[in-house]
Amino acid sequence: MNLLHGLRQLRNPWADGPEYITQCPIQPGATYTYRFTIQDQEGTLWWHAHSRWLRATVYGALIIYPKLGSPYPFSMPKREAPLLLGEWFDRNPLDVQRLAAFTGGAPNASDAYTINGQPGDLYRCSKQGPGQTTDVLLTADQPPAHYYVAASVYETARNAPFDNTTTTAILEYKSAVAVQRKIKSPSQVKVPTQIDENLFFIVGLGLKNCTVPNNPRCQGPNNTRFAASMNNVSFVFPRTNSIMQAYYNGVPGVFTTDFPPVPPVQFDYTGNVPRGLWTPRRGTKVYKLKYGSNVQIVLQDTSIVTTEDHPMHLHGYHFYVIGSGFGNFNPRTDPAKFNLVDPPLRNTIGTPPGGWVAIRFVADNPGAWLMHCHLDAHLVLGLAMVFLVENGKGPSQSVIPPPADLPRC
Ligand SMILES: [Cu+2]
Repeated sequence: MNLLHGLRQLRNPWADGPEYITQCPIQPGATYTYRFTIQDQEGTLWWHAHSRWLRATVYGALIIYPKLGSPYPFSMPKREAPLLLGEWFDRNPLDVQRLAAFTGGAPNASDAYTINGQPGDLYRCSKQGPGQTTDVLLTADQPPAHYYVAASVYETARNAPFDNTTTTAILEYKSAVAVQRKIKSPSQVKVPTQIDENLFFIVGLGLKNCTVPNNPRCQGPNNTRFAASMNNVSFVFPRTNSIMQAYYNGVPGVFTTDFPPVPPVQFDYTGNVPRGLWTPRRGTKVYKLKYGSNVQIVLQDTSIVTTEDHPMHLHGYHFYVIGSGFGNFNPRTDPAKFNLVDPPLRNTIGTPPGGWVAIRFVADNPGAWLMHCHLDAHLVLGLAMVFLVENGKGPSQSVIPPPADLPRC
C-alpha cells in the first residue's frame, strides 16, 4: 500500500502500491517488501501510503542522489534540506473518512498543515499543490536573520469547506530569493507528435440524489451525497482482488474495459451545467492502451458543484504538460498554442479551476496504472480511472512476474 510517488516502476506494477489497483492491502501485522530499480531518475520524490486516508500520516521523502561522481544538474548546493508539507487531523483521519462515507457530506477539514511534521507558530496549540514534489534552489543572499517558511493551500473550490490555515517553519541563516516564472524543461525535449490516442477526460465533482427525505446518509447539499468522476464514471475500487492481479491471472468480473475516451454526453463543461448532468455512474472501468502508443489527454475541469484545481496524478509515467487554459478546451484553436519544444515533465498536474490542461506520454510501461485526483477526499469519491497498458513484444516489453510475497485479498 505504499507508493513511491513518481518513481517509474518500469514493467513492475507490483511495486507501485495503490490498494486494489496493483496489489491487495498489506494486512495489519503482515509485511510486503517493495523491490524496485531506480532508472534514469534523480531528485526529491516522496513515498506515502495509498490506502484509504492513511497518507495523512504515513509519508516521507525519498531522495535519489546522482550517481557517485556525477554532478548535480545545477551548481552544488552548500546544504540540502527536505521540506515535507503535510496535513494534520486532531482526529483519526480514517474516522474522518468513515464519517464522510456514511453521511455523504463533505469530510471535516484538517486542523492544521505541517512542515516536516510540525505545525509551527501560527497555531494556538502549538497546532504547494498536493502530490507535487519539486527541488528548489534557494540562494541564501539576504541579511543574516531568521526567516519564516510558510505554507497554506491554494484553494480554488467555492462551495466546499477547507482548511485555510497557514503552517510555518523557520529558516535560519547560519552566518531568499525564488524566481517565479513559467515552468519549462531546462532544454529541448522529445515530445510525441504523432498521436495514436487522443483522449478527452472531464474531471469534477457531482451529487447523487437521494429519494428518502432526511436520510442520515444524504447529508450533502439538499439531501444528496457527494460524488466525483472522470468522464462521468465514478470509480469504484474493487474489493475482492486488485485490477493488476485479476488482469495478470485472467480473473473475470473485477473490472470492465469500457472507460470512455471522451465524455458520454458533451455539454458546456464550465458553464451553467443542467442539474440532470450532475450525477455520475459508478463503475470499475479501465482504458486499454497498446504498448508504445502515443497518448494525448486533455483534462477538463467542470463547474459541476464547483470548479476546482484537481491535482491529477498518473502512476507509472511521467508526462509532458504541453498546454493549459481557462474555460472549455477548443480542439480547433488551442492545439496551435501547445509547447512541443521544452514543456515540463511531471507526474502530477493540476487542472486550472474551470479550465483544462493537456499532457502527452508514450505508453511504454505495461501494467495497470491509476490516474486520479490527489486530494484524498476526491479520490475516495471516485475521481479516478485506470490505464491498462498491454505488454509489447518479448520480455523486455512485458510485466515481470509478481513477487512471491505480494499480498492477496
Ligand atoms: Cu480533486
